[in-house]
Amino acid sequence: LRNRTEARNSTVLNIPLCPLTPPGLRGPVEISDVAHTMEQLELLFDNLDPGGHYKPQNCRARSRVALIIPYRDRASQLTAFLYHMHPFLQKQQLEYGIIIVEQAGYGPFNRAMLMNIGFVESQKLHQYDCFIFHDVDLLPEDDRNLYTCPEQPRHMSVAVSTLKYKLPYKDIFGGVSALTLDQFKTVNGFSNKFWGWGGEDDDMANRLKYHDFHISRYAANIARYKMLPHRRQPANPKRHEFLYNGNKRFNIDGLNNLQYQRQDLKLNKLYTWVLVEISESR
Ligand code: UD2
Ligand code: MN
Repeated sequence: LRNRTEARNSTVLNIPLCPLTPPGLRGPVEISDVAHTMEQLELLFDNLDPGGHYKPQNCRARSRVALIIPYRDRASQLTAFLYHMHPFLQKQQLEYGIIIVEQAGYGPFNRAMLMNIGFVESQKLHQYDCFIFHDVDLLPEDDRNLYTCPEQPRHMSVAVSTLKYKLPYKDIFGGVSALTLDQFKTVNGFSNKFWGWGGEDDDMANRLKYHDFHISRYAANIARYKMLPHRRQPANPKRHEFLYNGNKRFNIDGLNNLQYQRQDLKLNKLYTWVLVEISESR
């Protein structure tokens, strides 16, 4: 006699693990410039669970990946992102969810804090073991760029179109990055103190170094991204100062002092949407 959970677990276990290397990968992938409305996309992708969650049908995924997207006021980029990413991730045979964390209001944007919030909120929904923090305007150009979490934190956006497809400096960790659950907890997440453009990714690189992690990367011919065009946000004048003395705060500024008000959460067809209000804590 088995109870319902045991029965379900055994059916899950009967499916074979997905192959180590997904079979359908081709290399370079096309980036479409056709614009779609959200309604069109919802008709196009009818194989998703509520909240934009996906599991391969015929094999058991090796990783459960939460894609966390900091977001505000980039509607056309969001549809382009969803149109590109769902097929891309499904070809990689991942179990994944796409979590859009939107900052309410008009104050300075805090990318890092939104990603901390995405980390916390995503775990209330599924048992993710890998977290990929992803700018909404970056589209991967090669499907061998696996959206998984290796032994060491991975910086994924190595070669970005607007940066001449070259790594601008060695410790850059912005754009797209992948950390395991344990790695992210170990470094206490991102700093919450970076309001406006810049610095938050470098602070994370410093946190990783402080905890003896090192940044891993795919080769530049694989880790290629197209950045969709946008205006520049105003840079944070305090970014250098906060970066310089950041190590004083690694243990007190991050996941363990994160405060926010969740105003809404919707399991939309193509993504989970979390609307939050955040403010500078004194
Ligand atoms: C670079 C980094 C980015 C981040 C930023 C500094 C790369 C490739 N990208 O991006 O990861 O470190 O510098 O903070 O290294 N966003 C919105 N609405 C806004 C503003 C930002 O949704 O009004 C989100 C969106 O996901 C966007 C991301 O934040 O892609 C980064 O902002 P950006 O694209 O304006 O900054 P960028 O391209 O200089
Ligand atoms: Mn950008």
